[in-house]
Order: sequence, then C-alpha cells, then structure tokens
Amino acid sequence: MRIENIELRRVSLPLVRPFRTSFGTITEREITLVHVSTAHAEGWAECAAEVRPLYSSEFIDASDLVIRDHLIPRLQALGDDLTAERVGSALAPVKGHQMSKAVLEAAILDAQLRQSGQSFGGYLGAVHDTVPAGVSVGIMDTVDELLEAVAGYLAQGYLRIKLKIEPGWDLAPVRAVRERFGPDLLLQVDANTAYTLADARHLARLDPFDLLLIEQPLGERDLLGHAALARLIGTAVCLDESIESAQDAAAAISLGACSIINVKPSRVGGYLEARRIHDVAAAHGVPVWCGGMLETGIGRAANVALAGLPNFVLPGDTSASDRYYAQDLTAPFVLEDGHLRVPTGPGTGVQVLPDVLAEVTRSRRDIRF
Ligand code: NPQ
Ligand code: MG
Repeated sequence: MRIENIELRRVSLPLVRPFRTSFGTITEREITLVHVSTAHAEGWAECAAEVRPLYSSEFIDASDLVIRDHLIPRLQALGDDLTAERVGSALAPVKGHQMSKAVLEAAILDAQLRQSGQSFGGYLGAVHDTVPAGVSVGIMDTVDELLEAVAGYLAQGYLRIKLKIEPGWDLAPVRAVRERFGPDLLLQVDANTAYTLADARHLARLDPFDLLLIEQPLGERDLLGHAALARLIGTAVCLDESIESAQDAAAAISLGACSIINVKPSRVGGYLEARRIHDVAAAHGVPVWCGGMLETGIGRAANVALAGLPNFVLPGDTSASDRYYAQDLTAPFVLEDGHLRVPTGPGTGVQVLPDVLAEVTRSRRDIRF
C-alpha cells in the first residue's frame, strides 16, 4: 500500500457533563485525528492522548510531534511495502509512545480494510454481532448526585456500572450504589493508580460489596505491589495502566498481579497488540474486557469490533456515543437492549460526518508522502 498523504487534524468536542477521575477533571475532549489517503482508499483513526500527561506519560502536543518527526518518517521509509501488519515493527525502534503508534496503525488498517472490503470485526476475529455495554461513572460531589447518575444509566440499559474511586471517595459511594441497586447489579471500581499497598486493609473493606473487580489500584509500574494486594483482598485485581504490551500482560499474569485485564488498543500500541493480549490472557484463562478513552465514533467503532472477540467476556467501557458527546463525529452508537452493534461495513464501518468535523476542527496539517 502506498500512502499519498497523512493529515493530522486537531478537534475539540464538548462533553455532555464533566468527567472526574482520581487524576483530574475534563469538560471537553481534545483529540488528534489521523486521516490516511492512498490511491485506493482512506482511513481514519483517533489518538487517545489527553491534553495533560495524567493518565499516562503521553499527551497530545508531544504525540503530534512524535508522530510527525519520528514515526511518519519510518512509515515513509517503507515505501510500497507498507501494510498495517508492518507498522508495529517499523515503529518499534522508537521507545514508548504507544498511543501515537496506535493511531497510525489504526488509520492504515482502516484504509487497508476499506480497500479489501473487510470489516475490523472480521479482520480481528470477532465472534459476536453485538457486545454488552458498561459505563464508567465519574467521581461526583455527593453520593446523592452519584445515585441519580447511576439510576439514569441503568434506565438507559447499561449492563454494568464502573465507579471511579479515590481515597475519600470509595467505601461510601460503593456501599450506597450496592444498597440502592441491589446484589444483581454488575458493579466494579477503577482507582487509576490512586492508592498504595499501605491501603490494602482499607481496600479489603470493599470485599463485602461483591465487586466484579478493582481496576488499577496501585501505580502503573507496581506489578509486585498488585500481586501482594491481590493476596490481601477478596476483590479481583484488574490492570489497566500497567499493561502496555502483550509481554506486560504475560508478566503480570505470571506474577499474580492481576486476574482480569482491561484491554485498550490505544494504551498498548494498537489493535494488533490488543489482540495479542487477548490471546495471551485467553491462554491463561484470564478474562479481558475493552476499556475506553472517551473515543468518538471513529475509535468507538474499532473498540466495539475488538470487544466482539471470544475472550472479551465482561462488559466493557464501550458506552453509547451520548454517554460523552451530544454530537458525535459519526452516526451515533446507540444502546439496543444494553448492547452495541459491531459494525459490519468495510474498515471501521463508520463514516465521519463532514459538517460536524468542520465545526469541531481547531487546526490541521498535511504530510505529503
Ligand atoms: C480508564 N477511561 O479506564 C479511563 C480513564 C480516562 C472510560 O474510565 C480524557 C482522555 C479523559 C482519556 C478520563 C474510562 C479521560 C481519559 C479517564 C481516560 O481508566
Ligand atoms: Mg482504568
């Protein structure tokens, strides 16, 4: 495949409500979109990097720079030999920058699949037509406000609730949600690294609430700490930030640092590495689910396809478009009986809406090949 042009386009989308996690609050999502043009097809993808390096070390301005100055030249060097499957090895000499690598691989894969007429789901090996939808619920000012938000999501049909937690916002909100919505609610929590192993006894107080899992309680490099914590609490430990590759996943599983994995293609360098994590986890009998980075319809479409693979056995953070955006960049993903439909058209199967795109665009830059 020969690329003719790569466009980097910065967009900004307002969120329907502020989203607060243990690392900060955001009210709008600023995103770099990558648009790849070949003689035969076009591909779109979105970079997950946020404005500030708080979820991980990556951030959007640095990502734009590394894409332009360090990653694209390596793709240009491949010439006609470029395929989505070769992106990973071509970019491997550049250390880190998974989100920046992931967006390039995803845009090229989209173009390649649109050219061959295959869907993301078909290519990755999805075995389901629809996937169950969970929702990630931010930290709120009061428990009453939280209960109202959760009630609203359940009324819409979400099949699993994930509460963001941090020290000072953990036992009380979890207890309140469990008491109000009962023992059958699929409920889990996500700390985004906000605790230390010294908090083990406190976190064990979550045990009676029968949570599906606790996600990333400790620091992202602290695999041994997670292994120790897993022995001290009853709730299953799930890793998010710690897992940046299939090798990380294998190590974490072998160490007993997690018994469940949150797979985010953007965090691990792309959909191909995400599938390898799915496979490693499956071989160990470790269930996985698909995380989210407040994607627009572009990234959401590909995530939903990935979530159709067989070892994605827990509902993901694959929510409907209107969980985050009043106006998505594509036709909205909507809940149908608590599920999202895996797109079947070529590539991601979604089309970017030109008028919406124009409205949210802040800047653009073209890189000719
Ligand atoms: C998580 N996502 O699982 C992340 C965290 C997260 C849906 O909970 C801007 C960009 C804001 C990325 C907020 C969910 C974000 C972000 C939260 C990621 O840990
Ligand atoms: Mg998380």
